[in-house]
Amino acid sequence: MPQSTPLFSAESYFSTQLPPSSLEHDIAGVKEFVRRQKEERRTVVLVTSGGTTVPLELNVVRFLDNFSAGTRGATSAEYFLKAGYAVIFMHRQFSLQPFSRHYSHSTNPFLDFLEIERGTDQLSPVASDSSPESSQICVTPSKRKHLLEILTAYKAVYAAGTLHTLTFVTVNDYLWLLRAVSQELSVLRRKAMYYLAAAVSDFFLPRQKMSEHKIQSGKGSLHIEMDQVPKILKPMVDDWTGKDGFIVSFKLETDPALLVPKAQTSLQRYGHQVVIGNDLNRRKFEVVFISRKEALTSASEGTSFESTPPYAEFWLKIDPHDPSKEIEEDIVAELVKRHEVWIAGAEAPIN
Ligand code: PAZ
Repeated sequence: MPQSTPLFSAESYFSTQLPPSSLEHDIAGVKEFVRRQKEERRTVVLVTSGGTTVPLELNVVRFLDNFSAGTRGATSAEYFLKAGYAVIFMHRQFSLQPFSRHYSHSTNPFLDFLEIERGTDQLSPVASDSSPESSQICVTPSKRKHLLEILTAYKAVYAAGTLHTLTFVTVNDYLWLLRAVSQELSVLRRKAMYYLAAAVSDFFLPRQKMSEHKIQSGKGSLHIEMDQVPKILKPMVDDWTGKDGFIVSFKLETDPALLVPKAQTSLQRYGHQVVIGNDLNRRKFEVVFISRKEALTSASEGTSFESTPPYAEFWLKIDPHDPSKEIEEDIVAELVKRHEVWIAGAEAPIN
């Protein structure tokens, strides 16, 4: 009979898988950032963004990847900043980032909207002088207004010091970072929001089962048995954030019929605040918020957790043909309102 591998709990995962080498350094930066935001009495949101990889070898040549460009996370981070939040932006290395996302190399390469103005050669006034000293680089006039808006917002955020960026690549990096950042952020109690938009692998290969070197071909097909990534939302709600954090998870499905039931199950199982469901092909113009009904009225009212609580289903839709509108603007506005209710419901005042 084939032996079934025991499931990893969060605890057994962290006691058997190694932390990334940069973890201590990264967390020192987060600690300082959170200390400053607390001093300045800001609300802080952790935004996770982009897909995680699952390496197949210790000296990694091949890996599985999760779908996500990082658009949802990077765009939402900008709207949270605009709403006055400080943002810890934890993203997959090289995925989209707030502000620079507008000039992604594939959709809007920045070289395409720069122009060169050449000076005239003093000795031969008809020939243009191509030396760097007499050339100027300028922005194509039609692109100036938009660039000026983005640049102004970007510079203001950096001057205020309200954006802190962290990167992950593998699902292991992600899990270690998520736990450590959540624990640091928990000092803000209800003033911390956790917005988990990253696309995280459900399966992984524990390092104890990985081949050290590149897997060799020549033996026919490849069979790999992967373990399930531990479900971390429960320890995140109960332990890492001390039940105080406002936690929003995302659920991506490709079968629209599964979206609402799966989001409800997730909420019931982990007891956090909101699950945002999105269908792969409609995610840019339609999402559904699933939350417990009583949480919507006032967080201070009795919120006893029933085994089958009634769920509120709230759809956000935008016109798919309006390129000037981003659904993240509405998602963030709705969450900011709900977070205010959550903060107001704290038993003791929060600084
Ligand atoms: O990054 P992106 O804009 O291309 O996609 C966003 C998303 C679909 C990955 C995100 O909205 C999401 O659903 N994240 C959670 C995925 C999951 O169920 O693991």
